[in-house]
Amino acid sequence: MDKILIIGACGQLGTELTLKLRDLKGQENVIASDLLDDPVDLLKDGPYEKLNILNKESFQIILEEHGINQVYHLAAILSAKGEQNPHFAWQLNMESLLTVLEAGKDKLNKIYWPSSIAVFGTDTPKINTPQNTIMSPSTVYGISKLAGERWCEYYHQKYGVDVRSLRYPGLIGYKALPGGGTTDYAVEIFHKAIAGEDYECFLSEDSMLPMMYMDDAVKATIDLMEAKQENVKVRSSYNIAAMSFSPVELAREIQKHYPAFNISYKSDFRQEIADSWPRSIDDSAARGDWGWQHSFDTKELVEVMIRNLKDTFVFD
Ligand code: NAD
Ligand code: AKB
Repeated sequence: MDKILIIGACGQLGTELTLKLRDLKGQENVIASDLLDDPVDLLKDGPYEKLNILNKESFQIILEEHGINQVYHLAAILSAKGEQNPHFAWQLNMESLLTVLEAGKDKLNKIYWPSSIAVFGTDTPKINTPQNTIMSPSTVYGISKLAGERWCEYYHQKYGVDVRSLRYPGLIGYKALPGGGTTDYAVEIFHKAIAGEDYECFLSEDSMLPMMYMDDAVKATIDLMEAKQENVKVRSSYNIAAMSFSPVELAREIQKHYPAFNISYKSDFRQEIADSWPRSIDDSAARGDWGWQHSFDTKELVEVMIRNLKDTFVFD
C-alpha cells in the first residue's frame, strides 16, 4: 500500500496535490508536511507533520513513524523570491533534494520532484522548446532545478532510485496563492478582476509564457507517478505543456467576463526572468511515453478560475 509524504504541502501546488492524492489513496495514507505549526485550512482533515526538510533527522523520524514509501518533494524557493537570497535558495533547493534522494536508496520506492521551465535560458530556442536542448538558466532557481534534474538522473542510473519529474510551466489555480514566482501575475490578475479592481502587471503586455491550469498539473503528476516504470524513459524531467499566453491576451479573455477590467503594465526585475524563458514547449516525449494530455486551454482556464474564485474568496 502507498504511504505518501508530501513536503511543502501547504504551498500553491501542494495544497491541491494533497487533496487529490487523499481522494485517490485515502485520507490517512497521505501525510502533509510543511514549515507551519498547523496546516492550511483545506488540509486540516488529514494527517499533518510540521517539517523543515533541512532538518534531516526530523525527516527520518517522520519516514519511520508513518512507514512512508513515497515522497512528493515540493518545497523550494521559486524564481523571483530566489533572487532575493540566492545562497539560501540554492541551499534549500539542493540540500533538500539530496536528502530525499538519499532516502530513495533504501527507504522509498518512488519519489516525485518537480522541475520547471526555469531550467531554460536565453540561448534556448523559445518556440516549441525541445525536451533536449541548450539549457542556460539565469536565475538561481533555474540553476538549482537544472542541477536537480542531473541529480535525479544520476540517482536513477547509479542507485536505481525511481525518481520522476516534470518541468511545470506557470501554474494557475484558485485554491491557493502562488509563492514568489515570475508567473504569479497570472493568478493575481484574477483576484483583482473579480474584486472589481485594476491590475498593474509586473510583466510587459507581450510577455508570452507557457502556463497550465492546476487540475492539469495535478493530473500530469499523478499520471506520471502511476505510469509503468518502463514507460518513464526520461529520468531528468519531462517537458509538459497546455497553453501559452501573454498578459494582454489573458486580460482580453478576462474582459469577456468583466468588460470594465483595466490592466496596465510596469515591468520590474521579473521581466528579465520572463524574457529568458520559453514562449512555448514541445511536450511530445511526455505525450508519447506515458500518454500525457491536457484538458484546459486559455478560454476554459479563465472560465473555471472566475467561476470558482467568485465562490471561494471573500473580497473586502
Ligand atoms: P510554494 O512556494 O507555493 O510552496 C512551497 C511550500 O514549501 C510552501 O508551503 C513552504 O512553506 C514550503 N517550504 C519552504 N521551505 C521549506 C522547508 N525548509 N521545509 C519544508 N517546507 C518548506 O511553491 P509551489 O508553487 O507550490 O511549488 C511547488 C514545487 O513546484 C516547487 O518545487 C516549484 O519549484 C515547483 N514548480 C512550481 C510552479 C508553479 O507555477 N507554482 C512551476 C514550476 C515548478
Ligand atoms: C516561477 O515563476 O518561478 C514558477 C515556475 C515557472 O517555475 N511559476
